[in-house]
Amino acid sequence: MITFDAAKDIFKTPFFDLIFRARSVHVERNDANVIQVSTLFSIRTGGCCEDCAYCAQSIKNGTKFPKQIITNVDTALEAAKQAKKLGSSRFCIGASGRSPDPQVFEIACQAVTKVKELGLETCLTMGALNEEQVIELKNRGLDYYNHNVDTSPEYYDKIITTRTIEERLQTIKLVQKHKIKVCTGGILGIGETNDDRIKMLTLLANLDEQPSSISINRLVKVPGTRLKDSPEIDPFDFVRCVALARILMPQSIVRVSAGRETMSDELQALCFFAGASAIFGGDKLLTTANVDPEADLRLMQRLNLQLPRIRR
Ligand code: SAM
Ligand code: DTB
Ligand code: SF4
Repeated sequence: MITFDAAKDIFKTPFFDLIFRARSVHVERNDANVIQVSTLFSIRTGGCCEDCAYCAQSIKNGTKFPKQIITNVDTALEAAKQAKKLGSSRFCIGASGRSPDPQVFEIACQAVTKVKELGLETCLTMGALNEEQVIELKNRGLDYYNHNVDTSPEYYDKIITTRTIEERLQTIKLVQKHKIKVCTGGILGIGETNDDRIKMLTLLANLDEQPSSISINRLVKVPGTRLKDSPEIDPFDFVRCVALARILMPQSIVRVSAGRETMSDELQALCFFAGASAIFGGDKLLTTANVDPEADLRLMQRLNLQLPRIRR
């Protein structure tokens, strides 16, 4: 159990000492020059009744993103084949909404079966699940479920009022109970303080079982949302969060998720040095643009970083 004070002491150490410590943990525990790539694909986009202040897909934000459902599972399969060609080893299917309705749940289940046949790992992110749904996904062979806590418990209701962080933790615990790997994390740059960031990472590190995968998003400022003019997070504080995640959760995958499109190569390189071990590839996230895959490839080459071996 790590206390907030102990985590804050780590966070506050001089920057170079902090990233050196994180690097040492990373080199000792992981293959530190390997970057895993996942690709996102949205099967239900927009039309969400939750009020997450950052999100392009909420009907409560001024984004007017039309609701769209992909009903043909082969569309997802084609995207997964393309993702594999570009070096992704995991395909992550997202659905907007508080929780999946039966139609979306069925499409997601079919997609998991087909994508696994390509030899890719599978991940789903579609909001809160009940135990029956978790058991069904386990039976389908789902590898990961992504469900973010997004920020600290103290700051949560400044960002989302239609659900609580406790409900999010319940789904995470259900997923872990049935031995599906958890991917969880949050967003930085939504007006939270460094203390909130440290609290969020401490909460994740103190879960009964540490998450297999940590997702660190930098806010993508979506026009129309209340957070569209949020001040940028200090890039060094972003790196500090990556380093703290690596130190507190030595063996978890730490992904620099949304927000890379507006990061310099140098900032991304610092994140990789400080223990980030994964990114999202492909030119699109869920609704917003991602980095050009060719630019990612070039950066990986310039830094001599490698992709993990894909299971065939
Ligand atoms: N509807 C499901 C849910 O809320 O869990 C799954 C999809 S939701 C888009 C997944 C996560 O993406 C959110 O929890 C949030 O952390 C991240 N996200 C959404 N919009 C973002 C944005 N504009 N910038 C950065 N991250 C964002
Ligand atoms: C996560 O933590 N980040 C991804 C994934 N999990 C689902 C989503 C990022 C979304 C970025 C905004 C958009 O494209 O709408
Ligand atoms: Fe809906 Fe998920 Fe976006 Fe929140 S983050 S508005 S639940 S799609």
